[in-house]
Amino acid sequence: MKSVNLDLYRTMYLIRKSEETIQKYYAEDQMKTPMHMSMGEEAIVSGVVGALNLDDQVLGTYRSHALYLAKTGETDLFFAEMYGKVTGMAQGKSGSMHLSAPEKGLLCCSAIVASSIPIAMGAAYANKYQKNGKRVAVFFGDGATDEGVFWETVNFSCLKKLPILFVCEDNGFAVHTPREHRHGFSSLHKVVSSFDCNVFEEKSTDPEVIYRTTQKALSTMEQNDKPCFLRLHYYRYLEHVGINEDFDAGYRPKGDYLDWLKLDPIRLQREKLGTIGFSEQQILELEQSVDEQIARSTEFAAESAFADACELHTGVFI
Ligand SMILES: Cc1ncc(C[n+]2csc(CCOP(=O)(O)OP(=O)(O)O)c2C)c(N)n1
Ligand SMILES: [Mg+2]
Repeated sequence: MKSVNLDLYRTMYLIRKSEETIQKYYAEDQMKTPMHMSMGEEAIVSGVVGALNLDDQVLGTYRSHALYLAKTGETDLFFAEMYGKVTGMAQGKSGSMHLSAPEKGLLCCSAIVASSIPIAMGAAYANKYQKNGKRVAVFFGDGATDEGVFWETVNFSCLKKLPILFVCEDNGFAVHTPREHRHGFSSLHKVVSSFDCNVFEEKSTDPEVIYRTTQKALSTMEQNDKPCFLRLHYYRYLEHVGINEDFDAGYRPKGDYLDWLKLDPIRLQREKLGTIGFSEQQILELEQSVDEQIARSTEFAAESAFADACELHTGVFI
């Protein structure tokens, strides 16, 4: 288990440092893409992706820096994409909101709320049909459960007993609107439980807890042949879109943030590594290697060229 903890920390540190790097350079206005930051959410993606096999497939939303980094571990294509450069993951045409790495199992991300959920079901249906053993995990926010397509997809997936994990990253808000102003039911957990699926809920910033819950979900799914719904709570540290805090906007008190900050996933996991026997030197070496990777990638991104203007309409729907 020790090496799993180190791997989980590495992934979370990579995500946090990559986003802090975006924060550091965003004001230079070289990164033109809107940013929906993952800060506060790192334990969820690290734990779930850590428990999946490398060839399992994932899909996400416009808030998927964490998902991309956890699934691929790479930062060259990531930062070049943020800078809109031809060396980017989609030659600079997708920006932050449509990340993908199909060869590494990240099938797609989309800015349209809930739109990747039915696509994930299609992938799960194909995997079942082909009997290739792959599982699909689709990540979405609590706001996506306000969309009809979420419920249609859960229904059809349960009917067809598809190997799919519905991972709801629940921060309690759709932009600025809290769940109490959106839901005509008190417990999402209970409503989803009325479908023929396995339901799990965690409110933890410990990636090992998320990792173990996901392992349990995957083994339960294998045993009873039913999809899983994971409702995983976290607190979004920054504004809905952008790199700043927004506690002066009046829709949530800063006190909530300060309470969650006491449980910050990166800090707690670092402390945990110390208590389970990793030396400060080992942790520092890991952090330094990630810092160097990110520094190399941002330099590569800044120095890369933009795509040629004649490429403007290649590979996009027009
Ligand atoms: C179909 C659709 N409706 C509305 C929007 C505008 N919109 C963008 S993000 C968002 C809120 C989504 O909240 P949630 O799913 O909880 O994700 P979070 O931003 O909290 O991660 C909305 C309504 C959209 N992008 N797509
Ligand atoms: Mg939300």
